[in-house]
Amino acid sequence: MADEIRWMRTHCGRMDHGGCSLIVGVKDNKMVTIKGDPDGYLNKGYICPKGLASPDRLTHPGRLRHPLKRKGGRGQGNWERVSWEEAIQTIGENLERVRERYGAGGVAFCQGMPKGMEHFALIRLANSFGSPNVVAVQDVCHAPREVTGGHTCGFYPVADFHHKSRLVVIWGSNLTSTNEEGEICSLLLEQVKNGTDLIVIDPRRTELAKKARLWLQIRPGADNGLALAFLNVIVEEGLYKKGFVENWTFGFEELANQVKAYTPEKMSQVTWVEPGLILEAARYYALSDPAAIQWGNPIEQNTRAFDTARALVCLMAICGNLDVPGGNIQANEPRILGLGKFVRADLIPSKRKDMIHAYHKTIPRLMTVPPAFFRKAVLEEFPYPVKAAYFHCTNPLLTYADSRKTFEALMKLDFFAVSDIFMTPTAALADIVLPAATHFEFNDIGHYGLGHGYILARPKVVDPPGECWPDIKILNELGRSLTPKKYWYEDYEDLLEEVLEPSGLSYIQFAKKGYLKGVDRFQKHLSSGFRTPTGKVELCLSKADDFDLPPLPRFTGLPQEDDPEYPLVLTSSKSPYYLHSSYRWLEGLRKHSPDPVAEIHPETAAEYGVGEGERVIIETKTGQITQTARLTKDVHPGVINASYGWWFPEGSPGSQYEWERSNFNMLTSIEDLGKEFGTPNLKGIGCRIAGIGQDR
Ligand SMILES: Nc1nc2c(c(=O)[nH]1)N[C@H]1C(S)=C(S)[C@@H](COP(=O)(O)OP(=O)(O)OC[C@H]3O[C@@H](n4cnc5c(=O)[nH]c(N)nc54)[C@H](O)[C@@H]3O)O[C@H]1N2
Ligand SMILES: Nc1nc2c(c(=O)[nH]1)N[C@H]1C(S)=C(S)[C@@H](COP(=O)(O)OP(=O)(O)OC[C@H]3O[C@@H](n4cnc5c(=O)[nH]c(N)nc54)[C@H](O)[C@@H]3O)O[C@H]1N2
Ligand code: SF4
Ligand SMILES: [Mo]
Repeated sequence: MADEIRWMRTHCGRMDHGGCSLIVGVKDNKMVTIKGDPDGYLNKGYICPKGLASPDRLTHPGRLRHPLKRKGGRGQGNWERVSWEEAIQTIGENLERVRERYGAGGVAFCQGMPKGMEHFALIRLANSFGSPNVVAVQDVCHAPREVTGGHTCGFYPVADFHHKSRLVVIWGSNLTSTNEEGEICSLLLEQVKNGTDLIVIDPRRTELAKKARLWLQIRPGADNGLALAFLNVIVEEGLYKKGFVENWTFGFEELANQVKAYTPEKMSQVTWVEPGLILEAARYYALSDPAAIQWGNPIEQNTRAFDTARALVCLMAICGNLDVPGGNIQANEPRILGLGKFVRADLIPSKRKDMIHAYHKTIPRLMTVPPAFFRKAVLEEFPYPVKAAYFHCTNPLLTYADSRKTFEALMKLDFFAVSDIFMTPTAALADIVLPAATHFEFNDIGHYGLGHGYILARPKVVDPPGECWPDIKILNELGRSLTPKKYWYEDYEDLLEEVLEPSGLSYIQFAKKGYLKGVDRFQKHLSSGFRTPTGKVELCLSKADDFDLPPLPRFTGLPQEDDPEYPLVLTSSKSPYYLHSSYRWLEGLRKHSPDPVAEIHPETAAEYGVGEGERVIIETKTGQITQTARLTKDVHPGVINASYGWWFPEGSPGSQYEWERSNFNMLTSIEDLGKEFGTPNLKGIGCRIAGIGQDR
């Protein structure tokens, strides 16, 4: 009966980092209806297919419901059910054993894409345990943009979709599918409807490319070269904002000299974009006031991440688009507890010196261990051995570059535990598997610590099934058993109250409000300068020598030079129906996207004798996988756009669900890494079509 339905408002989390406000109908502890909230701050009524699939995600029969302990050999797929008490005790004993023998740094705490407060509670656990090693995927996700922004202009410049832009440059970002971190596409589409122009830089003709004034069909991996060519045009033609450059930048002359060499003609050869089109796009960006650059993963998913991000922040700066409404802004946080305090950074003062990547001389302020260096520590014991790990919210066998290396590292660990909501290829190799409660099943705070200037309430809507626990509760209990109890609470929800305390709100009051936002303030440099050593935007880095960084953005060649053996360029883009490697097990999503698909231009397909729907074998220097060919003129003839994150939940845990067959990261390598962030090449890799595979 309709009157039995209880209506609640919460924010979406876990399915990407969007944050749509949702209205949910609940009956008998089940979500029976879900829809976008027309008053949503970010989404204005929008909800995507993943959001709509949320109820089935919670009630799926395959969900983990009880803690499990491995029986028999690692990865054989045999488990016994254990109590929470035994699970926590087993993890505690093993981590303690490693800490005694190898030091706390011998234990790594590993996080995937941050999903909510669990990310920060995990850092707090690592800090209070004494380990400097929090491993995260940030090397290929946000850290290059964020940390480079910090060094160049003192903040992470995010596109401001809450104020009108004259132009938005969508630079390697697929917002209609990915609704990237706070940049829910509905806000952008509203602007486009009201006359905002788009320039799209993408090797594929995306939905947004179809709406764009200009589409630059770039060679994957060549963004570094294109960004420098934009700078060349704008500097040579004097199109930059002279007042801002004079008063608020450091090293303009040096930058101007540096970019002289990167002419559109020259960069056209590496980027595959016509010189005339580069000129037109660069001029249009410089002359549009204000203009935002919405930058995405391709900026940072290759070894040139630092130089690319540097060039783009310089571009925003000299065109006067930093921290202006409708440009790329420094968002102001609401009055809540700062990150450093919440994670108890004070407990581990020597972290910067001791963390694994410090020995690889990465960029200052990168605080999480790049996965490539984590595996080196496990496999080669450099700079010191890592013997145990705790993983949550991550499936590294699919998501770290070079899956074979990940497999070897997982097999070599003395002990590891995984918390997940579903059995995955990674969890199938663990010693202990913990059943996590997930979004809608506990009170959480969204967008904390992400630099977008607001936090979102995600109040609990239903009880979790079986014995599932929220990750923050698991971490609170692990903290209480492994570290001094005073750093934790009787009731894990007090962790949320601690974050909100400075706002004067309790969690319940916050949930009623829905979100908390910092006040809009722009051009803060006018009163306090930029937070850099010179107080200005550092086009040339004043501390480059101290930090062992190149002072100016450079082009040092493509991330991978052309190789006639591998004449096609491989890249990937995220599916609108899945989150990385997650949710292939949901029928409602799988029906939209049943197989891993590789997009190939019809001419290229004809050349290799590949037909629509055939299983094509894609090969790189590192490995081979099979995906289903989809012929489309939306990709460049020289490019294959393959699917990423595929495994087969319908398969068997004893073979880890065929994690090798179609997994994009079987094709990626960690031999070449960007120095600053330890980033591997995930986009722009030489490949070839090695034949047609067998039907399954
Ligand atoms: N080749 C290639 N590799 C990439 C990328 C790429 O574009 N190409 N993208 C990179 C990027 S941007 C990122 S962020 C990473 C993502 O890397 P991961 O975060 O490792 O990716 P997911 O596949 O989303 O893994 C998340 C896991 O968390 C589980 N999960 C969901 N909700 C919960 C919860 O509430 N609690 C717990 N404990 N578990 C939960 C899911 O079931 C899933 O198994 O991958 C990176 N890797
Ligand atoms: N549905 C869904 N949404 C997600 C996620 C998901 O897995 N699924 N993941 C979330 C996460 S953790 C992140 S970090 C964001 C990432 O969101 P995005 O940054 O949008 O990530 P991608 O889809 O990897 O890449 C964006 C676009 O770059 C294009 N591209 C590929 N190679 C290149 C290149 O070399 N240069 C340029 N300029 N373009 C290139 C692709 O064709 C694609 O259209 O999305 C978040 N949202
Ligand atoms: S776009 Fe993201 S936040 Fe919005 S409903 Fe979809 S998954 Fe949830
Ligand atoms: Mo990401």
